[in-house]
Amino acid sequence: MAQQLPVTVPSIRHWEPAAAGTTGFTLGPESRIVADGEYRETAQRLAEDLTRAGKPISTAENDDRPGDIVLRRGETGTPDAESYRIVLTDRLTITANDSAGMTHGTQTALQWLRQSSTLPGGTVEDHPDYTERGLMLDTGREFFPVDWVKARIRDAAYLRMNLLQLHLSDTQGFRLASITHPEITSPEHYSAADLREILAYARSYGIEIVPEIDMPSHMNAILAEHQDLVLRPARTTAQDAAQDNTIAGGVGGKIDLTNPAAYQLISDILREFVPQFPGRYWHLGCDEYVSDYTRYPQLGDYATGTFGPGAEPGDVIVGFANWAAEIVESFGKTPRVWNDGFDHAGLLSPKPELVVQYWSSSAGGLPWLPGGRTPEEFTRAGHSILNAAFTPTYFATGGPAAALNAPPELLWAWDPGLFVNGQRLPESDRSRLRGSMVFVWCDDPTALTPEQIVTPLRARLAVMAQQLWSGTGGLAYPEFIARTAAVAWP
Ligand code: TNX
Repeated sequence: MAQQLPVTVPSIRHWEPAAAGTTGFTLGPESRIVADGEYRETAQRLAEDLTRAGKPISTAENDDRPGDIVLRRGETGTPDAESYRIVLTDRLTITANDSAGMTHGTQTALQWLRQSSTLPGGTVEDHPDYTERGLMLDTGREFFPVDWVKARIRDAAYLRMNLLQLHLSDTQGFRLASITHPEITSPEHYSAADLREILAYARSYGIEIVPEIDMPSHMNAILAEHQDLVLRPARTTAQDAAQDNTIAGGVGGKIDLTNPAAYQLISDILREFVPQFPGRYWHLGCDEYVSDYTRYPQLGDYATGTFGPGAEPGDVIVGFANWAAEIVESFGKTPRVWNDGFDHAGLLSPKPELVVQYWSSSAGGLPWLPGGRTPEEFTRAGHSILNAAFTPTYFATGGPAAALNAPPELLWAWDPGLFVNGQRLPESDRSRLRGSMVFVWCDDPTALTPEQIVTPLRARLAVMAQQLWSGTGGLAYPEFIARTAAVAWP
């Protein structure tokens, strides 16, 4: 019987076996990875990955021979930069027209070769459905060591994902080393050298970092040494106190956007850190600022004073987002935001260039309820959107939200077009949907150690990767589990 191609996660899109009787590929002790300049780093990573998997291999720059893995620029059958083609003959030849596609091709080969050193002859052509497939880590609340982050970069790359959002600031910590404001940096943080290491490693695996410094809420760590900039409520009844969202940093986590010094501090932070990241994006946060504006009448006064009569208190955060977006754009980056900051606007509209990560449909209530702007309202206004549906994409490692974590089975039953409120985009706007991520939130940073997070995270990442690459295709979840077991984890 003809040899079967080993499984991969996510599954490959197209496989054309060679004519019966054709010999396939065998990885042997003499095999090398042959790549020239452009793909040399990708080849190096594959060599490390195979070596880690117990199949040590060296790299070479030219003169490929039977048994070699060959990486070269070339046709893939589609113009998608993430596409790749693998031809299995006496060589394993991966072609791509971009390093993104080449990385995916090498990771597919890695998954096969970890299962079998012999592969049948044939051709694979592959590319993803969605352009954004990723993982977010809340390292603001729970600090994740550099080696752990690098292992998660490998996990994401292994699943042919391409984004890692680093939520770098929240209640418990500010994780970057600030030179302009050293007082905001937490004891546990990424030094400039750590950051360079993470960025270089991510880049070499085709993973783009989306940095996020959450503002103007969730800013406790930044505001600890800037108490004069904390937004103070005019009223705190016992009921208000009970409703204060401590996960969002409570009262102490909001910066006072009526104070010009707040904009100065934020401008300093953005101008210091935005240029340190090579990716295309910067995430401004903008979640969970104020939902009950009656407690903060100063925001209404500021709104009418700044934007004119008819402005709503909720315009303050919209004005903030547009202002901050211009700083980000001045560095050539595209700003991203969480959606809920825009639920109470009156006169102002968020700049359509803002990429919206849509996690909650309510305006301050439970995420599944209506009340806020719908996904369609954002896409109609020209935004592109990422589906960050609270269920099932959130994985809270602890705290009350952990009780709401969807099991991976539910993530399997979902699909990336389905938003948190049960809506989908109209056909005309579907191309504005970029994709999704698995979001790791550490509301209670003591609940799980980084090591304890790995297994439940990987289960969800595998499902998310399949959802976004080519869909579940009617496969039953237990069969998918068998596939993930077969590819295991390096
Ligand atoms: C909402 S999503 C948050 C996070 C929490 C998460 C889980 C978002 C932008 N804000 O701060 O960690 O829910 O409780």
